[in-house]
Order: sequence, then structure tokens, then C-alpha cells
Amino acid sequence: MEYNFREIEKKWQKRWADNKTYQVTEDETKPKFYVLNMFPYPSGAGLHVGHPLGYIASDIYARYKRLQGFNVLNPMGYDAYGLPAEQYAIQTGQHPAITTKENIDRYRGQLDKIGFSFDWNREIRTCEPEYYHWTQWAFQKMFNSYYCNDAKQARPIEELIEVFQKQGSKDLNAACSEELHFTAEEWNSKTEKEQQEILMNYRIAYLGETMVNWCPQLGTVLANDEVVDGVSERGGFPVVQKKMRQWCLRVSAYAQRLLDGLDTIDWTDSLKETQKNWIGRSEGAEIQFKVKDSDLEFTIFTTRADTMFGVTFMVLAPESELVSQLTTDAQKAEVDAYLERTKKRTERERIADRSVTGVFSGSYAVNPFTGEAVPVWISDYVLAGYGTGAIMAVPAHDSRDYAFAKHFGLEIRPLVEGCDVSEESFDAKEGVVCNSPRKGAVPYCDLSLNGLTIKEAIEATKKYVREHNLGRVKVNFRLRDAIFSRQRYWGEPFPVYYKEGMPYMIPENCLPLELPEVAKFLPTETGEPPLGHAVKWAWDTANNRVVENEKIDNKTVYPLELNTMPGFAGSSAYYLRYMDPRNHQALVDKKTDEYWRNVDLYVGGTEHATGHLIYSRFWNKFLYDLGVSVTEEPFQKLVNQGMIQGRSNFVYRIKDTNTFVSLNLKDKYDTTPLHVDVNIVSNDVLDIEAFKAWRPEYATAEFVLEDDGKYICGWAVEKMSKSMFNVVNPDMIVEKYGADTLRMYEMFLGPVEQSKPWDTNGIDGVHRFIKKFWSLFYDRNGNYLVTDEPPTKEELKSLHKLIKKVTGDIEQFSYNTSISAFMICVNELFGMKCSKKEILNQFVVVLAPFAPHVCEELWETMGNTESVCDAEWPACKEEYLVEDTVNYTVSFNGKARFNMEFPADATPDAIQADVLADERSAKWIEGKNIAKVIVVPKKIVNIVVK
Ligand code: ANZ
Repeated sequence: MEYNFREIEKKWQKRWADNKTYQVTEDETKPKFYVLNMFPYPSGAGLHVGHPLGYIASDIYARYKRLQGFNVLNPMGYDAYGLPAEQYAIQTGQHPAITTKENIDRYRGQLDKIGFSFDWNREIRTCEPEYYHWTQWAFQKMFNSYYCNDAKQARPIEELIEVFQKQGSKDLNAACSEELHFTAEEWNSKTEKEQQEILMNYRIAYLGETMVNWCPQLGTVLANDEVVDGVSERGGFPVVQKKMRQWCLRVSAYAQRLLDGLDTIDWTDSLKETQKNWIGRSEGAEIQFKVKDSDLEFTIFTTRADTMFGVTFMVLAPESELVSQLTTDAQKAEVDAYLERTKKRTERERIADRSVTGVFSGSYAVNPFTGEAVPVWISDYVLAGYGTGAIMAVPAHDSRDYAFAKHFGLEIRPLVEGCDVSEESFDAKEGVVCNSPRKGAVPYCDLSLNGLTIKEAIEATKKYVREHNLGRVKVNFRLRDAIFSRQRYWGEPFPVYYKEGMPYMIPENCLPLELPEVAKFLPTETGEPPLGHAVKWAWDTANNRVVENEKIDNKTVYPLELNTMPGFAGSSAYYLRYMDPRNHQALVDKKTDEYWRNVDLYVGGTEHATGHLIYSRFWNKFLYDLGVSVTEEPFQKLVNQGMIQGRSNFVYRIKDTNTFVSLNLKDKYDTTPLHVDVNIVSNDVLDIEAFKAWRPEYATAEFVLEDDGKYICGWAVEKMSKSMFNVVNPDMIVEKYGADTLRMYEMFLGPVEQSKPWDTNGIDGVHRFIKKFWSLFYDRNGNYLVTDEPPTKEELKSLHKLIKKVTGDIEQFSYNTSISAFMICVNELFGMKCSKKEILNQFVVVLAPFAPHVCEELWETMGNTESVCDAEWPACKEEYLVEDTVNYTVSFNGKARFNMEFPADATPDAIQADVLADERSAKWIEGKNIAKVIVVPKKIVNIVVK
């Protein structure tokens, strides 16, 4: 019988579906293991061979764990809301729900062909009301919670209201947007609206005034990475910085816990480092400066409190509220012009750009340590959203302050008098390096920092600041709150209506609030988001239902929110929903949650290092505070799969002609390289007829060929993308070689974590391996070869070497070396003509995670009645690996002369006797005396002759 992969794969895919082989339930008798892939956004282009790389890697692990007796959860679903479907809808008028469904069906068809062990019963789609019910629910919980810094957890907002009623904001230690001070009486005498405004300052989901990248032409806020050089990445429209009231999530409240949690999880060091930098913890001090000749005061944040004596000016962020307060009339025109200019720049550009710009405010601030007045400047190198948005500048010791001072001719004053402050003496890290002792006590301040290290000096200064009430010790984080509103259609609607301009939540039991239909997917003429086109988008509080907008009376019927949630909303807790995807009462049932707990192995791309992987950790911690999630960290181990790059092919057109010249002749002409579809190129040889048929303009193309009549294409490794015509569709590979070959080949390409080009040149080898494996079971004439004969020692050794290697490799995600081990073992068994059931049964089990279809088939052939998925992973028996003989190098006077085999248990005396008796020794001993014989067990025998 031939290896007919098409029939075999079809048969087993059907059998698995019919028998629900991959359906999993909570089984208390077995330990659980939860494997998860970052779920895909189903794009219109379908899957290319790069996409399944991570899925195959995790599938192998899932199958391996199941064979080891674990109850494995391996679900799959779709991140189905998103921009491309909406853009497509705008262009074509097709409803995004329809295109999304089509794309999902296509993905599913492709995935099914690869033989994954997904439990499709648990599929989720983030755009389904059944799913986003719980996204909306979590949002409402965040709205109704605040973060208590003492308890270090989210607490119900009612608790805060109670505190305000009793004692106002006194002794409050809660995460907030702004420090507010009020008494109980003040609170109690406020109107409902005023109280709601105050609570907004503490809610974990809150409406906040934030600076956003606003693109008027697109009518939406854009994320930082969607803005390039001040224009939108899509369309190139101008983007401005605008203050807008937007939904935000108070992620910053969790900064310390997000940092601490990293120590408890098994992620790569580089990923942890990226998150640490993103969170950006920084210990420092907030110090108050009085404004000269005024009652005003402002606070700066510094990590170098010890540099107070080197302050020569102050700088405010352009967006700081202080700017208008401190700008003098004389400076107003200049300041306004400056503000107008900086408005156009995004924060990211401001961080990256090191050119110096700024303007003097006209005011002076008084250094509380020296009593000296220094000028207050405004510059966009100070960021509004960090620290207090104001700094004290110490140009002698900070490089940006230094550049600023140089540019504007401001004083540069080192901490030690008489230091050289020229450009050459400035070190970007250390500032001006002065080796003499620090400046001592100065008039007005009795603090001496003489002889202290920088660290000690910082601590001493902070102590002084505290004791003299000049400020406070402060830990700052770079991590910002997440902006959670999008002016888009294809996203989760907010379960929110507005009364007197303040948001209210629709009752929890009315969730989900379904996305309404709209006539157009564009912003409205008045600049409202697309939901502004909906005609039935008002909340009737008397009947608790959605009603027509015309019924809005602002007494019982109110307008609903027009923004939708961003892409990361639906992906922030999907791993919890897989545990219990059809539960209508809760996000996840408590008992079920306690069984699955968290994801043991998460596989996905590094591009999510600071987005999804921060948001979902935050979201999970919030749910943990609520008692919903049972572990604080959602993803225990994380593996980043590398990217599969495309291997592009090129043809060379002679300029201004329709003639194409082959690679090795192209230098004789003036040519332009053009991408050619890799699917009509084989081993870099162009299929000329297919090329002519590819595009109408090439139908009449002419060619300058190599001597052997071939057209050879050039090649390069690039991103796999449609525009480079280097996309390889897995369906084609499955069709030609089968899914088992595709799976093994993707793993054979190299380490999972590494990026590597797709290069089909080796795929035949992998396919041949499976065929050779098959031939251990059936000969060419279809005769079944498997026997019940007992295996030999050599055969057992070969098998157990394989078991040991593959077990170790899988644990390390080193699948490429496993594939080589399989090949070696098959060659060994082939050489020994081994078709013994005892050997092959175990081999099949070990190979099954990699090539499940062919293994199921052969497993069945050998008389097994249950699926190979439920076999037992074989244990490696070390006794089979012990070598029977040992190879010794025989040396004379330290020079290796020949080798001899000895039984592993031979004694040194026996070895010595045999070596000396060997005829080859005679030549080296001849005419000399044996002075000494040294036997190093299992290695060498050295004979010293004189
Ligand atoms: C004086 C000083 C002297 C500073 C010195 C540094 C070196 P990290 O570690 O990032 O927290 N800073 C404070 N707020 C800022 C803002 N909104 N925009 C830009 N820069 C700001 O850095 C904190 C330091 O960055 C602070 O310490 C402050 O400058 C500056 F030799 O104060 B330092």
C-alpha cells in the first residue's frame, strides 16, 4: 500500500470530528494543562504559511501533554472586530459582519486542513453579542470600581462614596487623575452631577480629558503608531494634538503590580525587559517651587534631588496649565506662536526628536534650597503626561537641559565650583564630570552633601525635602492610562447612556447592548462617530431597552454612547471565556475557573509585547481583585514564535521593453527588477508559460535565457506580503505534500522562536522521511511487514535514544532537532530492517504530535482501537542506552596510535593485558622498556616506553 496522504488525512479529520476527539471537559481526575495561541484577526487575505507556525508549535505541545496524561485545553477563536473590515465596508458598502464571517469561514477551512487538536466547541468570536456581553460587563465593573492604594486592589466605588460622605477626601489614598481636596460637608452639599464629576476622577474606567492624535479628515483618534511625521499612516492626512474627553482605563494604578508580576512568570528576559521599560518605574521626589513676586507655586518631579544646587532654569511642558498662568503679557505673543507649532507633534515624535525648541515664559521661580530666582521656560522636550509636566533644569548634569542651555545661552553650573563645562567635558550619562568633592553648604540651606556618593546625596536631599516640607518622595511610572474610545463602527458598543452630559451604565441584566445598524460607516456630517448615523440608539430607562432616537426626551429616554471600544477590548480576557464559552450567567463559572486557572503555555508574536500583553495582564488583575479570575497572572509561560519571511523572486526587465533577461545575463543590460509571483517559480526557475499567463501585459513578453534554455530568477528575503508576491498559501502545500509534511516542515525550518525565510527547497526531504517511515510498515507491493518478533538490543537502543531526545526537545520547544532525530531513527531502523510492532508502536506515539494523521492510520493498522491521541507517552529506559562496548584510544608516550574496543565492564588489568598483547603494540614497544601503563577508564590507554 502506498502512502496516500490525501485519503489518510481526509479520513482522520472526519473521524476526529465525528468522534469529538478534541472535545475537552473539566475532568477532576486528571491534571489540567491550558495551551493557548494568540487568536487571529481574520483578514481578507486568508492564512499564509507564516500564520500556522505558532499554532503547529503549540499543537505539538498540546498533543504531547495529552499523551502524558494531562487534560488539555487547546481552544481557538477569532479577534473579529477591527479596522480592515471597517475600511473595506467604507469602500464597498459591504457590512463588516458579512466580510468578517466570510473571512472566518475561509480561515476555518484552512485551519481544518492542517489537523489541529483545537476544541472547536469552545470557539469564540469577539464580535458576537454572546461574547462581548462580558467585555461590556467588565467595563461596567471598572466604571463601578476605584483603586485603593492601601489595599492595593480595586474596590467598589460605593465604598469611596461612603468615605466621602463621612470624611471627604481626608487621608484618601486612591489612584486618581488629579489630587482633589474637599470636606464631607462640601461633598454632601454637591449636586449629583458634581459628585459624579468627582467620582470620575477615581473610577477605573473613566471619562478623561486627554491629549489624543486627532485626524479631522478621518474623523477619528489614531494610536501613536498610526501617525507618521505628523500625518496619518493611512491616507496621509494631517494629525493634530487635541484635548478630547475619552473613555480611559486606569492601567497606571496597576503599574507596580504589573511590574512585580513579571517576577512570577516564565517569559523570556527580553520580553520582561520590554515590559519593565514600558512600565518605567522611577523613584524620585516632587519638589515645590514658588513663583517670584506671585502667590503661585508649582511642583516638579526629579530623580536627582541632589542636583538642586545646579538648577539654572525651569521648563514647563507646552500643554501644562501653568503655561497660561506664568506667561507674562510681554511674552504672550511669542508663547502662543510656540504652542501652535508644537501642537502638531505627537508625543512619540517629541521623544525621538532631539532638536531644541522653546520659549521664555517671562516668569521666574525661586529655588527653595538657595533662594535664587531662575527663569521659567516652555519647551516640548518636557512631556505633559509624565511626572508633573514641569522640571527643574540642571544643564551641567542632564544632556537635554545641557543642549537647551547651550542653544539659548543659559547658565551651566556644575555641582562643584570651577569645573570645566565645555562640550568636550560633558558626558551624556554623567553630565559634567567633576572629581573634586561636591559643593558644600550654601547660604539659605544647611544641607551638606560633601563627600557623599550620588546615591547617598539623593537620599540625603530627599530626607531634607521631607523634613522641611518642601515636597515629597514620589515614585513615578511611565505607563499611561489606556485610551479606550474609538470613533469607529466595527467595535463593541459602550453600555452607556448620557444624562446631563454625565455617563450612566445601563443595568447589568440588560447586557449585552448590541451594536446597532447604521446607514453609513463614516463619521456624520457634524463630526460624530459612525454610530451617530444609527436611528435606534437611545436608552429608555423606564422600560430598559433600546428605542428610536426621536424618543429622546432627557427625562426617561437618553442618548447612548457613540464611541466604540478599541481592538484590545475583546482580546483582554478571551482566555477566561474559552474556559466556559457558552455561560450566560457569568464570564466564567467559578468552579470551571478554579479547574483551568490560567494559561500554562501561551504562544504568539512579539509585536504584542507592550499592547495586548500589558492590557490583558491589567484586565486579569482587575478581575482577580473582583474575585473572578483565580490567578493574578493570566499567562504562566509565554513563547514568541518567530516570523516566517517570504523568499521573493525577481525577473529583470530591460528598460523600456517587454523583454526579460535571466539572472546571470542581466548585468549586460540596463534592467529593472520586478517581483514575480513565487508560485510560478520552482527552485528559482521561472515557468515561462505561467508567467505569460500571469498578467495581460506579459502575454507578449520575450526572454533572454541562460545557455541551458532556462530563465533563472533572482531572489531576496523580505516580509511575507501580498504586494511582494511571495505569499505561500498552506493549502497548496497541503494539497501537494499533505498536512503532516507541512507540519513537520514548518518545524524543521529552524527554532520556533527564530525568524526564518520560507524556503521550499527542503520540503521534499521531509516528505520522503514520512514515506520511508511508512515503508517500515508496508513494502512496495503493499505487503504488511509488521511482526510480533521481540526487538533486538540495537533496535531498542535506537528507539529509546529517540524517545529521550524528543521528550527533551519538546520540553525545550526545540522541534527542529526532534525532526532530525526522527530521521536518524528511521534510517537506523531501516538499516536493521526492523518492522517490529513493539518498536513501531512506540515510535508512532512519539511522532504523533508532529504528524498526527499518518500516525493515527498506522496506529490503527497495528490493531489499536483507541485514538493515538490517548496513547501513553513512552518513558525512556536508560538501560537500553548503556553502551555495551567502549572505544579506547591507545597511546604511546602520549601519542595516539590506534583504537581498541573493550566490553564496558572490562577491568583495567584486562584492558592492559589485551593492549600489550595486541600485535600493533609491538611496533611501538620494540627495543624499549615499558615504564608505565595508564588506563583512563572509558577513554584512553597510555603506555610510557623508554
Ligand atoms: C533634575 C535632573 C538632574 C534630572 C539631572 C535628571 C538628571 P525618569 O528616570 O525618566 O523618571 N523629567 C521629569 N519630568 C519630566 C517630563 N515631564 N518630561 C521630560 N523630562 C522630565 O527621569 C526623570 C528625570 O527626567 C527628572 O529628573 C527630570 O530631570 C526629567 F542631572 O531633574 B531630572
